[in-house]
Amino acid sequence: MPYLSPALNVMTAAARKAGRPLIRDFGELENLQVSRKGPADFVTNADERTEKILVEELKKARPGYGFLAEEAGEIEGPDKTHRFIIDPIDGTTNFMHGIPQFCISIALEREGQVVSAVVFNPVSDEMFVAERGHGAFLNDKRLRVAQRSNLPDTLIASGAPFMGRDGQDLFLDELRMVINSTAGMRRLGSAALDLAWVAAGRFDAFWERHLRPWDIAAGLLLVKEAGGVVSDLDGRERMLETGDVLAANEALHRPLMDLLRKAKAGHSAA
Ligand code: 2AM
Ligand code: CA
Repeated sequence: MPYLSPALNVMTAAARKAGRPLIRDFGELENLQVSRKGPADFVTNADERTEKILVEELKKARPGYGFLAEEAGEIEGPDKTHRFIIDPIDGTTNFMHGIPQFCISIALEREGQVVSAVVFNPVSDEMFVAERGHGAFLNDKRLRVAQRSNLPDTLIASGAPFMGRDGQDLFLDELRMVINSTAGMRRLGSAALDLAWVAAGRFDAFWERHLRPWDIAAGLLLVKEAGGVVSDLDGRERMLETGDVLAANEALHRPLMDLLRKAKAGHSAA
């Protein structure tokens, strides 16, 4: 059984409560796909409502804590040592297209360090949890990162810089390098779930640049507690500041970082 600290209990309960209406919305989206207006407003409403439920539930249980949430931004609380970091729907584009690869992500930070993490996919009913020092779990199952160490056998996940963002050429150079050195890559569209899937050993590794703290705060702890290694792309641990992430098992982390560096060096030289 997972180790559920009191805080983690509160976080999973909030995620389940906010997840129920989200499942109903997801069902409705099938009809909206074919309407002329499209689902954009509907998705915005679902996003805002989900965040509101999460903040309400977490506030009820931990009135003093602060928040950093995707929609509301920074909400200060009297307790300066605790902060919830929330993404109400990570994988919004998937949600909008009726693809069941999205999640609610909640991390709890204590004195600047993430200590509890929840990543919940309400459609598949997969609840990923981790508590610092107590391991990572998927529902009732203890998680371990994959143990593959031979790069050509590995399946690697990433995210592409979307429209209007810098870095697309660099990403394509990195991608070329990775697909020529591994068994394949996937781009599933939710960074929080990508990290949870690394923790679960489904992906051998994940890298992406320019993410926001709420995309990755919970997922990074999941990977660490499943025995994986996380860093930014310079090998430092400033992921929440830089938004750059590389997550893998211990054997693969270094070779993958070298590979991505090689792509970047080639890119800069070009
Ligand atoms: P989101 O679904 O909460 O927006 C995928 O590469 C990651 O980038 C996701 O975690 C996604 O989070 C984030 N992202 C932020 N803005 C995006 C956008 N306009 N298009 C696609 N992904 C976006
Ligand atoms: Ca997100």
